[in-house]
Amino acid sequence: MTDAPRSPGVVAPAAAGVAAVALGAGLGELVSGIFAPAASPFAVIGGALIDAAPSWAKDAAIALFGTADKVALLVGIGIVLLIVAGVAGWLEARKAPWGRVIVLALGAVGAVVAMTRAEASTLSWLPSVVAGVTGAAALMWLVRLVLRRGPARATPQESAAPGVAESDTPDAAPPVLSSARPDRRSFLIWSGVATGVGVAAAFAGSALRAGSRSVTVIRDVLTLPRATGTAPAVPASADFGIDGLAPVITPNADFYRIDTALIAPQIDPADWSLRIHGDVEQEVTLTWDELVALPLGESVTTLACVSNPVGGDLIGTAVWLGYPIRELLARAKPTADADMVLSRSIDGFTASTPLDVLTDERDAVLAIGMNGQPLPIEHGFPVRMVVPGLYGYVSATKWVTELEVTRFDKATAYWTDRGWSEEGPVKLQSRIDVPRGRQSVPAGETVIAGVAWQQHVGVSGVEVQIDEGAWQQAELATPISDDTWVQWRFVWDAVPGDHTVRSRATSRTGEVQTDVQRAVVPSGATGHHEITISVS
Ligand SMILES: Nc1nc2c(c(=O)[nH]1)N[C@H]1C(S)=C(S)[C@@H](COP(=O)(O)O)O[C@H]1N2
Ligand SMILES: [Mo]
Repeated sequence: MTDAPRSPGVVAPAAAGVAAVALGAGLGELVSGIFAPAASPFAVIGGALIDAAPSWAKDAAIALFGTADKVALLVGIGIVLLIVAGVAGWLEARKAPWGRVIVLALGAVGAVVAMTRAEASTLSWLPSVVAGVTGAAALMWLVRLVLRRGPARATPQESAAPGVAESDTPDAAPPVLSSARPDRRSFLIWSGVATGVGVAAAFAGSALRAGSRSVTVIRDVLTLPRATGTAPAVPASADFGIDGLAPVITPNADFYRIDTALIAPQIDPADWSLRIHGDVEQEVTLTWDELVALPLGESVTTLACVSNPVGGDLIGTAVWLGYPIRELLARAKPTADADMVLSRSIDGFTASTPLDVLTDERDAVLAIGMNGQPLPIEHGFPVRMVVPGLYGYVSATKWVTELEVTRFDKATAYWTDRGWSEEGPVKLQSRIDVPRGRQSVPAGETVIAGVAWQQHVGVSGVEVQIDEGAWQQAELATPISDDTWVQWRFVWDAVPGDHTVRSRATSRTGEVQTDVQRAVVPSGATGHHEITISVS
């Protein structure tokens, strides 16, 4: 056994693999930062996984992809990559060149995926190819050092230090300097250098992408045109100003964010245009300059996500500055048989919206402003859609660049392809914000308060039920319009003990919010929000 082909062990080759892949991945990020910001190897693989995931996993949560999910996804990709890197190192030491082949293949997969993404540009393949080639070269070099430093066959002099015997390949051995173990030292040094350079390059790459993101700067210095016409004022009585109750207008920084984009698309307004095409008599193209020259209006609309569970907070209200989509469609003149508009984002996301919803009198807008600011980049800068009455997945396309007039029986959209309902009208809902569930409150007068909504239908009342008691009318704040949520409050003379509190809304058409509990898939959750309070 001692004279059998020497085993390089597992740890050193695996470490060589990790160091080599760290170098390659880091250089890939750097190259992406310089040449192809949307084609970070991590981001393209992550983006492809996001698009692929929902069809395998029929889990509702997957539809969310909020910020936390994205971090989890990137960490997950990093861990898988480290494992593959270790395996590649081990393989390279045993069955060269198969370790290198794996690393090159990873790069090739990244390049192919990058070129097939909607955001692909001519150089999108470059970061992944650089990552693969430099990673493979580094792997070859580091594993050579591992093998040269010798096996776990100790010479008598070195028996106290197994695994560091002299090399038996004198032709390749570097000159012996002061140390008796030069190859081990150079392996450690070079793998440290590779890892360090890789990490530094990754940081430099993401700094290039983020820090000097010119679109951030462009947005910061942009001044929105003034709204023409009278903005629908938000009456002071629309907000009770209760601590812990969602404010009637949601600050941009607190507005929920849901999308499939790992890196929010960076669009310079000067490069933006909207193309209206498909079943139209007249194709229309609109540039940013043309859009801001139009008479823009303000509208207050509540946006909700179909993935919002009962009691959840994937909902918010903003004052949007925009231009009616109906006016643009009127220019394009949809043909008589068209019944749907497939809006498309620059990153390939699509939403299918009924044509009649976009052409009736409601405030369905191409929005450029959100609460007095240009749209935040994560909320669709420079232009998105906002449509009162429909969930976001069928209407609220961010970074929108295309409206294709078509038919529901001719085309499908991103989430409808993944099992979500074609129609996405918002369901009647109410939520209890204060007290927080499981909070303990002192006995006596207690304010229970929350919000209720059914956009474009409107809410006419909210009732509260304590334990199994009768439903009692809550007080509504002044609704801004039928397109927004409305605050409600109820003063309760709380008696000691544990109590269950439920709320239900009534719509302006007389519908009473159902207590039937339905999951968010395929068309939005139903049921009563219920909290438990202990009164002392
Ligand atoms: N380009 C793009 N637009 C999109 C999405 C997306 O994934 N990509 N998600 C939609 C969904 S599901 C919702 S609920 C809203 C959320 O908008 P917000 O992030 O501004 O709150 O955006 C919609 N527009
Ligand atoms: Mo959504």
